[in-house]
Amino acid sequence: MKNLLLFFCMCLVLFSCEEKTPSTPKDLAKEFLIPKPDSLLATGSSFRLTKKTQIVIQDEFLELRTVGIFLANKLKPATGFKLPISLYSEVESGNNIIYLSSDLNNDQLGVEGYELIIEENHIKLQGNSAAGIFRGVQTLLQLLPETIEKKSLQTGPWEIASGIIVDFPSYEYRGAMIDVSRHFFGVEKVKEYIDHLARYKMNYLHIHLTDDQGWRIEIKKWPNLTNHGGSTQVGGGKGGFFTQEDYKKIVKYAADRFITIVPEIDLPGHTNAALASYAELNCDGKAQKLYTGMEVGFSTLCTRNENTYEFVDDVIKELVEITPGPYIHIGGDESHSTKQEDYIYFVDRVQDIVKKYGKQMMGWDDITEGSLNSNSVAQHWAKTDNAKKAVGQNVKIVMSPASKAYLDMKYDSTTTLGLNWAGFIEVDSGYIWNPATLINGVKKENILGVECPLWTETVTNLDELEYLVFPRLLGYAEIGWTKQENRNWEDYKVRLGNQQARLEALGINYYPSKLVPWTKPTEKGVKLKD
Ligand code: TNX
Repeated sequence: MKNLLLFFCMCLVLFSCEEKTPSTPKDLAKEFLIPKPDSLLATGSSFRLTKKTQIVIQDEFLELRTVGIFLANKLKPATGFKLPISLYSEVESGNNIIYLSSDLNNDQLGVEGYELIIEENHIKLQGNSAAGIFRGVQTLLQLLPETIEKKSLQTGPWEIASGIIVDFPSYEYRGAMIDVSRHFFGVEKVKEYIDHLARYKMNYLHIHLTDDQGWRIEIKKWPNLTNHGGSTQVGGGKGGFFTQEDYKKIVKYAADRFITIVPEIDLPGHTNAALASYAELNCDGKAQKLYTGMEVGFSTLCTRNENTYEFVDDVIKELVEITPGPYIHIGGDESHSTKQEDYIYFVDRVQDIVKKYGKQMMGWDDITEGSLNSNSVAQHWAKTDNAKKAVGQNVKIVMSPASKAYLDMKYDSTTTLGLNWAGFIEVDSGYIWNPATLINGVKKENILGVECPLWTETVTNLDELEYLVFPRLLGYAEIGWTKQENRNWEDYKVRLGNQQARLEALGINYYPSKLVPWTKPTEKGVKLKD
């Protein structure tokens, strides 16, 4: 009996200890957030996340429940806490609560902005929409120790510096591209890529679904596109493709993270896989051989043949049915084997098809040769003249200048992966540019946003992919999110160096650039190439 009493007393002491230990004051101004928030005020104390913390959402905004569940699931593996999600009306106001609410009606924040108020006793995350709250959740996660990213139980304590962050994006479109044609990357790998984008508040994933080396999206009316055209890749590996069900899973996974998929069918060049799958798409009626090399510019659809437009119509129709986002990307780049007048004729006709199915056409800047509708979008990658032509046609531009934003460019002459036709892109050079002043005559109001494309001629697996993507992706995310006045390399490189522990906790294979003051010696087990 005496022993039992002692045991109870001990439990009580332990229990009250956990509840009462004051949080260590932390300084919000010393946190190293990427992207850098619009404004931040530190208030010198801390909130402590415990197993008793509750996530509370407003009753009338059930969309927030997905965000609440996302947050709870993210926190669970490392903390071991199973945080309940309650409705505002169900809880008595009190301590140790993370409130999520999305009816702020603050014009300055737009759709994706948020206000994060961290006090000792509770956290309030507010915005105009669930998307804004989701972006704010990413900030909250970055304010926790990096061990929060581990998949196994960690010790904590889980403290967050107190203060106020008011934050919103500079550009509406903040994207990345993945080429699944040159080397195929399946659903799970694309989901991981989406996780990376979500972590840094990016909101578009452009998937380059077709090219000379492989057709990667099932089109029910033209099954040979994937059966034959998807059967190989650069170097002759076995390739692969997404069924429409696979694609829908990617779209849903992205949508749950407030990321929109932009599918690309590259036309009329870069079409060897289609030309190999259907003889009738060729001007001479003969099917091409499958192609596993790395050349560009040799293939073209037969642009004066009506069959071609039936084909394109069928493809776009099926793609639109499984794509909730506003854009269908039709490629249009490097069509060196298409006569210029045929190219223009083709782009104009395809634009009408995309419009007929209720979507906006997006294409590489080469499409500015055509007569574009003002709601089409040109993606600048190479020719500044094409970007100017877009402005002349009142067409918005997504900025992906190859010499600055291509994730497949080598870092320097010693990098073994990647290409260098647009130059080397060290981590500083990828960061130090302003989309709104890069091209004379292209101003901020002409720009929809920024995208960093990853072409995969040399990329065969996730380790290689991560090596080229990290750490440059973080810089592109910041260029898209953070206003220009808040950005400079000297400040950014310190914040990036401080992300090292987090990248390692995530098991990411990043390039350890000498230009970045990394804060943590490289852990054993993290494979660093070169
Ligand atoms: C050019 S960029 C291409 C791609 C290649 C890439 C390699 C663009 C619109 N076209 O077909 O994969 O270079 O960097």
